[in-house]
Amino acid sequence: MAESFINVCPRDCFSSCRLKTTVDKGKIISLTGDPKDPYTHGALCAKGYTYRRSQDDPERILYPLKQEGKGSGRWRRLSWDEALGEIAERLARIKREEKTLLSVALDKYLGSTGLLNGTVDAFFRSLGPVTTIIGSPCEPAGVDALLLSYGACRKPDPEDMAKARLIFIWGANPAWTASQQMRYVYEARSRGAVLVVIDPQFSATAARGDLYVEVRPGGDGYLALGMAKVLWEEGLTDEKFLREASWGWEAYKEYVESLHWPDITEESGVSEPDIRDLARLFAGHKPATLWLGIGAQHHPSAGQSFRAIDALAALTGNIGIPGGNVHYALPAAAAEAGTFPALVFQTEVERGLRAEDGKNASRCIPTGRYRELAELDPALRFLWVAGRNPVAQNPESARVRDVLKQMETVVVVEQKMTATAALADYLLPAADFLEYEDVIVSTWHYGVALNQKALEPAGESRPDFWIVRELARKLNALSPGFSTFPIDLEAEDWLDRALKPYYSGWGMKHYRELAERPARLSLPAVPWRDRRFLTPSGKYEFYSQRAERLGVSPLPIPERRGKRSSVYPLQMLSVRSFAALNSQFGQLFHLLTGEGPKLLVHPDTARAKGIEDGGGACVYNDLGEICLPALYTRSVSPDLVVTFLGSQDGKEKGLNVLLNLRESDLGVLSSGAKGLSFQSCYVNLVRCVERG
Ligand SMILES: Nc1nc2c(c(=O)[nH]1)N[C@H]1C(S)=C(S)[C@@H](COP(=O)(O)OP(=O)(O)OC[C@H]3O[C@@H](n4cnc5c(=O)[nH]c(N)nc54)[C@H](O)[C@@H]3O)O[C@H]1N2
Ligand SMILES: Nc1nc2c(c(=O)[nH]1)N[C@H]1C(S)=C(S)[C@@H](COP(=O)(O)OP(=O)(O)OC[C@H]3O[C@@H](n4cnc5c(=O)[nH]c(N)nc54)[C@H](O)[C@@H]3O)O[C@H]1N2
Ligand SMILES: [Mo]
Repeated sequence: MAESFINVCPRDCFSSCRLKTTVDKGKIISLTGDPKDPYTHGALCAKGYTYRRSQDDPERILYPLKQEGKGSGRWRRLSWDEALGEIAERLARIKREEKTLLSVALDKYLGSTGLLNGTVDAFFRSLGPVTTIIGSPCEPAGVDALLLSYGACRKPDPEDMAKARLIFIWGANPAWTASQQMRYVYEARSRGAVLVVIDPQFSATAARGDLYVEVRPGGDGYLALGMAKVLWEEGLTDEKFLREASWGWEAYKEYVESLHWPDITEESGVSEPDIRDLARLFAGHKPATLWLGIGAQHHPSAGQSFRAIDALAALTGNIGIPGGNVHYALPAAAAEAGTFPALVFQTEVERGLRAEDGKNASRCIPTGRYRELAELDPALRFLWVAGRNPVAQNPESARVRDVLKQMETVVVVEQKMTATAALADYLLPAADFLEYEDVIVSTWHYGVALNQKALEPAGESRPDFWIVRELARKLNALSPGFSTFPIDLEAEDWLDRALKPYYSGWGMKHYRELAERPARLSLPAVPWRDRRFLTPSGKYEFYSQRAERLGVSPLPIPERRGKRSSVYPLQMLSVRSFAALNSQFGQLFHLLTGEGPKLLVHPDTARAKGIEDGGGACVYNDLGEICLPALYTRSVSPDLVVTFLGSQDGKEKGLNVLLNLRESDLGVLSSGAKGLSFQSCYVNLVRCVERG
């Protein structure tokens, strides 16, 4: 008989959509959005609907595999017992030879956002000091910006956006990246709210707005400074908020008054009259809300720019009121709602760690700096990659490949043969979310939802949790006490311990009741109503001494853009497509559009290079080249080209081969490492002809 299950899409995305899956005789017969999902109301994206066919996915890795010679493609099937036994032997040998496990590293991210994912970090901590790749490739510069100004990361409920009279979507493209949120944007608009979209390219969201502002990439900070100048000049600031609830506004005022319009327009690419109109519009529609885009924050001075944009909310008193505030995806905010479950996993393990292990601290390498992995002392010999595709998604792809090739042992836990998995010594098949129970917490709406096991794992694939626990068993069999990972705990025990502190607030006795009643972390729908901030001054800080200690100006002053090179005069933005999730869902774009991803280029730029519409464009710089078909469009300016994340050319080269390592100004405060400036990519074009 057919049975229905509640599932949750665990991908690294805003919406964490609840799904309803019906299974008959082990096969999915229906999969839809859950109409009872209080945030999505049952709306899914194109990627979500592909899960219906996930059981037939020929790309799934079904068995543990060992590669004879990295990158050779000569894979041999192993049993789990053999694979984990060999991996355990290698770890034991390293410890014997090095007397430490600092030569062992973990690179893990959000392949699945399920809570059980935290057990992988816990397992590595259970080994004592190891090397960990810290930070986040995603949002940390923006998080630090908010931490400096408010002292803590808080955001309104996303539904609160429907109450705004003005919405500024500042460098995000939710029509593609958070389509469920558009419901609340449209709701506000149907009540007369104005939607302004600020983006260097005319995005799908811009096409749905009332006003589009074309900003220079990375020029947002200056646009915000210009708006602040007008707000003060024309008496449009909220003096009560400034005097009572803010710190350092006088110094900020003095600074923006001293700015010259030619500099502001040069940096932002927006004219003075347009900036004046924008400032008046912003001040004239209260409550106004700002959505800070993650994409817009992949620039060198993004932290300071985000402080300047955020300051507009403070200048107009839009903080702490319904329909106002600033929206940004904030994983850190969940910590405020109680014990953050991931931490429970870690402390649980640490209790078991021997005292002497604690003396020798783990070694931390900031995310993105893969090249450093080859230069460490003691040298790195073993790398475990899970829920991550660094060859495709990190800067300096070619270097990442080199590092993987040189490493004595690379273990990749994956579902697919990715560019990273292709360089593994051991490729271990990860189960997909429909195949095991987990709990997912959204970093956008903070919904907490149960994901039930609907299917048996494909082939011999297993959840990451099972894999690390079995490895802990093997290690302890080889050498008792090698790992302090609690091998007797089942996944259910971990989830129960992690979520127990929340049960009374949710009126529950066990997390499985979430199947009937999804919960939310208990955070205020509108933050900062009391206007008491958690900064050193207790006020909203325009002037931040903590910022100064982090090596940036205490005022939100972004660096000016440097001179463009004449050799690489075009900036390449990499944006997200509706049909992919970072490097995942590779075939979907083709399925939906009948063709592969293209290079968006202004017709004048393309013609000057003799590149035809639909013809081959080779994008190159000192680091490498990729060849993509050109798409003529006036949605980008002549000095920009745009392509989609995950795009590969016919030779399977991904766009990140063109990316240098460039860090943002901030990120250390929240994540331990600076954010990455993925949009600092400068290239040139030449026509290329594929030989038939
Ligand atoms: N469909 C889909 N959804 C996703 C993802 C996906 O890959 N595909 N990925 C998920 C993840 S991990 C993330 S982080 C989020 C990202 O979500 P978004 O931030 O919405 O996505 P991006 O496409 O990276 O960037 C959004 C916009 O920023 C613009 N932009 C680039 N530089 C600047 C700038 O200097 N100033 C301004 N104002 N705008 C700029 C780009 O042109 C783009 O239109 O999406 C999540 N959701
Ligand atoms: N050029 C450029 N590069 C960028 C960005 C950009 O804007 N431009 N954006 C950056 C951002 S915001 C982000 S968040 C990063 C994302 O970088 P990554 O997190 O490395 O990218 P994903 O493609 O999401 O890779 C996740 C992998 O996890 C696998 N996976 C899925 N489920 C599971 C599971 O349950 N277990 C295991 N072990 N694996 C699983 C998937 O198959 C996939 O290969 O990319 C960054 N890179
Ligand atoms: Mo991200």
